[in-house]
Amino acid sequence: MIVVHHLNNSRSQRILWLLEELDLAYEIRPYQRDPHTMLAPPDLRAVHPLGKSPVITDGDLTIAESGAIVEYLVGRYGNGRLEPPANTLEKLRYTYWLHYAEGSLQPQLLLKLIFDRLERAPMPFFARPIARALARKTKASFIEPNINRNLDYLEAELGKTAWFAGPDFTAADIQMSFPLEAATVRGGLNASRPKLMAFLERIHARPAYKKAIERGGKYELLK
Ligand SMILES: N[C@@H](CCC(=O)N[C@@H](CS)C(=O)NCC(=O)O)C(=O)O
Repeated sequence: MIVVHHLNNSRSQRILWLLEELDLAYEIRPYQRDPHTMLAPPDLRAVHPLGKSPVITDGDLTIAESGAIVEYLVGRYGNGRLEPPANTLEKLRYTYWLHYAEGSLQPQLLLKLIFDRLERAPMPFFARPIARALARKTKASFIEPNINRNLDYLEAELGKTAWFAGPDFTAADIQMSFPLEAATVRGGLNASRPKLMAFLERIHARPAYKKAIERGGKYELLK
């Protein structure tokens, strides 16, 4: 049986959604973030040394890193579903987006989260103006321009094909969902980028997406 070690309000939502799309049986083992630090509980480290979510176990195998989990599940159980055929342009695009989501886009949004929090963090009054100025300058000069460049690029890409890899919905769209959802709460993604917003509307309407939320519990992205 596939077991998903699922942290609330996290990337593991994507794995539940993928499993629903593939119509596979699975079990959810839930973990709750610390309400103050928002970090995962230490017992997740018993499953994998890094203690991050998602992690899945399937028989004797333990697999971490969402992209690797997606590749494993689609390769092992997909029977050709949710990925383009080998040696096609679509397959190349599929692989690119699968890596881009965690390798390029998500780190920008994590930086934004960290510097937004630094700006709001309680601290001695004499340190506050310095910390705030530092956070604002880093965001304005580096983080926000990078996020905007990425979102402009993605908006243009979705003007070329209906889904990220091509005309058909694939697991690359599932992988891209989390950073794009995060971008709506902390990256300035809004109606000014209609293709990306329409993408989010389309994925949120999918029965498997809704089922994954039902099974995984409340899903709210961190600000
Ligand atoms: N690149 C990894 C990132 C894993 C990751 O950072 N997961 C977050 C949840 S969104 C986590 O476990 N955070 C809790 C913590 O760092 O303690 C992946 O895609 O699986």
